Amino acid sequence: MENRLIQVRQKLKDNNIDAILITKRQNYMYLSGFTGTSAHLLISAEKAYLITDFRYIEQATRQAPLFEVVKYQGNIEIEIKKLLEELFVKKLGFEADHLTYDKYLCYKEKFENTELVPQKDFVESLRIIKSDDEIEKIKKAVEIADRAFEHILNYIKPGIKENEIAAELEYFMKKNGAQGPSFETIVASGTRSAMPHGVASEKVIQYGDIVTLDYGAIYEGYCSDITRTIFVGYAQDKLKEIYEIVLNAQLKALKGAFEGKTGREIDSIAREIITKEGYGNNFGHGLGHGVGLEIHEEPRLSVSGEKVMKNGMVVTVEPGIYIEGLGGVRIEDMIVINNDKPQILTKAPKEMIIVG
Ligand SMILES: [Mn+2]
Repeated sequence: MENRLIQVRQKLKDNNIDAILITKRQNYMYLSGFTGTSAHLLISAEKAYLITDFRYIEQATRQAPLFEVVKYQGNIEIEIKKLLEELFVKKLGFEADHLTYDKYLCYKEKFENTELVPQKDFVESLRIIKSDDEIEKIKKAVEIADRAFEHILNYIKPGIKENEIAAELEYFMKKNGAQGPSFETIVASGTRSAMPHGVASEKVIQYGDIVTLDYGAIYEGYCSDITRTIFVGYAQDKLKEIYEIVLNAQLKALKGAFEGKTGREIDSIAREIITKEGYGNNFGHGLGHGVGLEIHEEPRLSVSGEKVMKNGMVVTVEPGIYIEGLGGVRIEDMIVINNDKPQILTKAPKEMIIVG
């Protein structure tokens, strides 16, 4: 945490601002350790304040020892303004992609002696490389999701609803240490699996269905993300064929994911394989994304992924093929970028599985 504050203060200098106001939850969690749902951080070269209300004073004092906890009552702007004046802040950075327009206007009016300077990716640029401690937490989140997959294989059979499968996955993960699911659980069966983000519905699993499961756990604030596609009863030939193509593309992309490559270069490994097999138009999303305190964060592995991979980045590799009226296949692992081979965090099996 101390190191993170040092980095923030360096960025204050680099960006020519006197202080930064942090309002996005994942960012104040990352910088302060405070996990509650309401806080503002005000960080200058000398001072670090965490401003919150009555409900969180005890928790904030305990979780954020590097910050002076300031309580506000009524309007938080009054408290922030007081601190800005004490610190002689002339230029205040704010998170442009988080502060609402309404709040911006309010600040502009109330902080009349301070210039508001929009900042982009101020904390996100620090979060993009994970520390060993963060990777340990992510590993736990991945492990919980892996175990949930093993568990759910015995649960899926004809007659069960997608919603029941989603509930069972989430229940299992919570019972095994997760704070909750990292996003709305996707269970897409039969022709619904052609929808890449088909969240669980009331549809009942049929004999012969293909089922895509895409879900994850949160552990100590950190997310995991896994996708597996399985078959119930038997596998249709066409779906079997696309399963093998997706798996091959995924394995090759994993091999090519290492430090120095851009997100686009890794994406193109899988995209070329899928395109060569004639399914290029059926792979309409990016290959992967960063994962951390947020389920989707930088860097992106996609046709527009300019960022260069660095050691300690955590990303997903998740090619898919979707055919309307038939079904879809996606296989997703999480990895840590290394010099050569990535460290593959997801351990759930990837060979074709037929249940029920
Ligand atoms: Mn994903």
